[in-house]
Amino acid sequence: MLTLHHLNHSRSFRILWLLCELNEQYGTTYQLICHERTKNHLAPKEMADIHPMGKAPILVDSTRGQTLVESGFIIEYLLRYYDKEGKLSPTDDTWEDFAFWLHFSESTMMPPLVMRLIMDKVATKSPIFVRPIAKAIASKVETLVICDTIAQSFGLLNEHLANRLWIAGDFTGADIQAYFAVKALQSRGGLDGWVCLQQWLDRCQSRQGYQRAIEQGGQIFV
Ligand SMILES: N[C@@H](CCC(=O)N[C@@H](CS)C(=O)NCC(=O)O)C(=O)O
Repeated sequence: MLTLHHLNHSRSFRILWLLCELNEQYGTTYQLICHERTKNHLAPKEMADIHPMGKAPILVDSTRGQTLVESGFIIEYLLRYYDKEGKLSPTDDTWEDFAFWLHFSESTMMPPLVMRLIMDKVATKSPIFVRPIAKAIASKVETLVICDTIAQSFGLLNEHLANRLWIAGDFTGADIQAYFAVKALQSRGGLDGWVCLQQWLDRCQSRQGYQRAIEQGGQIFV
């Protein structure tokens, strides 16, 4: 039995989407437990009772006695043990693209987005008498670090998708992993000029598995 602990507006959408795709392909069943973010936008304490990291996603596989965290790892795990006919997995020829984008999405594309979120919070929520200084620091970090990293990394994926429909051959878990980062940037109005990314997002969103994941887990970003 697979149980996904899902947190609203979070990376656990990736795993829900993959479970929906596996369900379509093989009838794989799963239980979905939805947790709500606290008023500080954090995961609720009960998630730390399931895994010490206390963050989403958490997948419990009771058949294999595993409690898993880290979305890229969970995607690889589900493909290895549950994608029996390799319908959502890379082939030997596309494995490099698959592995590269699976890792790159979380280790290079996500960090500047998270940093931007934190800097925005620092600038708007710091005590009023230091707020102008906080805003100036946030703006410096934005121009010195965040903007360039976003332009380089998302630009690279845009270029990669210029002559392909999906990231690694046919649709795979790498598309699911990267989708979250690209959607996060788009939800803040940042995809201007990246036509291939926009078209790929549309292709992802037209999949039935994606639509069922949205029905079950709610919109990814508000
Ligand atoms: N690299 C981890 C990141 C896990 C993570 O930070 N999850 C966020 C959701 S997007 C979370 O649970 N945040 C709530 C918190 O930190 O309390 C992954 O890809 O699974």
